[in-house]
Amino acid sequence: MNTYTPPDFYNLDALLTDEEKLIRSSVRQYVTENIMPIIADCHEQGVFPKQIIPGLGALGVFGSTLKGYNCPGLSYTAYGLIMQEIERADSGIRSFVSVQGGLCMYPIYKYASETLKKKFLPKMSTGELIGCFGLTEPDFGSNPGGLLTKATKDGSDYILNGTKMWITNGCIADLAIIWAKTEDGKISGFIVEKDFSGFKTQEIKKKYSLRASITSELILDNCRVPSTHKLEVSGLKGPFSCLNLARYGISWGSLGAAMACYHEALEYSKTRIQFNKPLASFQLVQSKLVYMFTEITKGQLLAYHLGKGMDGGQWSPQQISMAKMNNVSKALKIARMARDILGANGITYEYQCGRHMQNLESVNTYEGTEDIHKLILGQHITDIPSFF
Ligand code: TGC
Ligand code: FAD
Repeated sequence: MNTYTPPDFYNLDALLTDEEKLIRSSVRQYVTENIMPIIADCHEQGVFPKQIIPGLGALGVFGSTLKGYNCPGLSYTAYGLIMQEIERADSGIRSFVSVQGGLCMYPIYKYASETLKKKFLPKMSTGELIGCFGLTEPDFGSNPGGLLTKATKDGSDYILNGTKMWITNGCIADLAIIWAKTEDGKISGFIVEKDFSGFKTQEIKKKYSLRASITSELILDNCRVPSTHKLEVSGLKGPFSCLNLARYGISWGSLGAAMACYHEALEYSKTRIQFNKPLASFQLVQSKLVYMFTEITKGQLLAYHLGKGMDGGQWSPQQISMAKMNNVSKALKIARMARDILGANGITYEYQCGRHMQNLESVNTYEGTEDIHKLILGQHITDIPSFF
C-alpha cells in the first residue's frame, strides 16, 4: 500500500500554522509507528492497548487545549488535527483521548478547587491518572435530564447511589466524573476516586464496535464522596459544557477514520482487477470514490472553519452539533462504501475499513445520536423544541 496521504482538495494546509502542522505530523508519526501495527489485533481480541498511554501523554494530547497544570494550551484547530490523526487508527483510541481530556480534565479545570486541579491535572496530562465520565444511565441516554443517580448530603460528605452505563475507560479509570441529582433535584458533578467505598465497575463485553476501547458499567452503592469533590456547577449545563469539546473533537476524528477508508479503497481499486480492468476504471466505482472525496472535503471545511471560530471565541453548540452529526454520519457511509469496494476482503482484519465501519456505528450514537443533533438544529432554526 502507498504512503498515507489524506486529501486536501481545497488546500486547507495553507491555512494551518507551522505549529499546527508540526503537531499533526508528530501525532501522525506516533500513530503510524505505535498504533497502526497493533490496532487490528487489539480490536479482534477486544483489548485496549494500555501501553500507548505514556507515549500519547508525552505528545501532549491529553487536555491539549488547557493552559497550565502541565497542559500545552494548544489551539482548538491543533486539538482537532490531533483527534483526526488518532482516529485514523481507530475510533476507540480517539475515544480514550476525548474522554480523558474533554470529558474529565476539562470539568476538573473549569469547576474543581485549585487543590484538586493540582492533584489531578498534571498526572492526567501524562496519562499517569485516567478518568471516565458517567452521565448515561441504563434508562437515560439521549435524555440525561431524567437521570436517577442521587447525591444525599451526610455531614461533610455526599452519599451517591445509582448506576451509570456505557462508560468509556470505566474499569481502568482512577477517577470518575459522576453526574447525580442532589436533594433539590439539580444535577451536580462529583469527582469519585476509584478507591472510595461503594464504587465498583464492571466491563461490558461482547461488543462488535469499539472493541479496542473499554466500556463499563459504574455502580455507586452508598458511595461516600467528600463535599470537596463536588464540582462548582449546577444543572445540565455542567455535563453539556463538557460535551461541546468532545463533540467538536469527534467532528475531526471521524474525518480521520473516513480518510483512512477512502485511502484504502482508492489504493485497492487501482490494483484489484476484475473483467480484465482495475476496479477504479469502472464508472460505478469512480462514483463511489468521488462521493467519499467530496464528503471528506466538505467535512474538512466544516471542521476547519469551526475550529478557527472556536480559536477566535466565535462558536455555538449548534454549530458543533452540525459538525458532529454531519461528519460522523458521512464517515459511516464512507466506511460502508469502502467496505463494499473491497468486496470479501473488506470484512477481514487484513484491511481497516470493516473495523472503522463497526466503530463508527458507536460514534454515530454516542455524544448525542445523529437524530438528537438533528433535533438540536431543528430547534435552532424553528425555535420549536421537538424532543418530546
Ligand atoms: P436543555 O433544556 O436544552 O438544556 C439544559 C441546560 O443546559 C444548557 N445547555 C448547554 N450548555 C452548554 N453547552 C451545550 N451544548 C448545552 N446544551 C444545553 C441549556 O442552556 C440549559 O441551561 P440552563 O441554564 O437554562 O438550565 O436540556 P434538555 O434536557 O431538553 O436536553 C436536550 C438534549 C436532547 C439536546 C440533550 O439532552 C442532549 O444533548 N442529549 C444527548 C445526550 C448526550 O450527548 N450524552 C452524551 C453522554 S457522554 C458520551 O457519550 C461519551 S462517549 C465517549 C467518547 O466521547 O468517545
Ligand atoms: P436512546 O436514548 O435510547 O436512543 C435510541 C434511539 O432513539 C436513537 O436512535 C435515538 O436517536 C432515538 N431517540 C431518542 N430520543 C428521541 C427523540 N426525542 N426523538 C427522536 N428519536 C429519539 N455515556 C457516558 O455518559 N459516558 C461515556 O463515556 C460513554 N461512552 C460510550 C461508549 C460507547 C461505545 C457507547 C455505545 C455509548 C457510550 N455512552 C457514554 C452512552 C451514549 O452517550 C448513549 O448511548 C447515547 O447518548 C444514546 O443513548 P441510548 O444508547 O440510551 O439510546
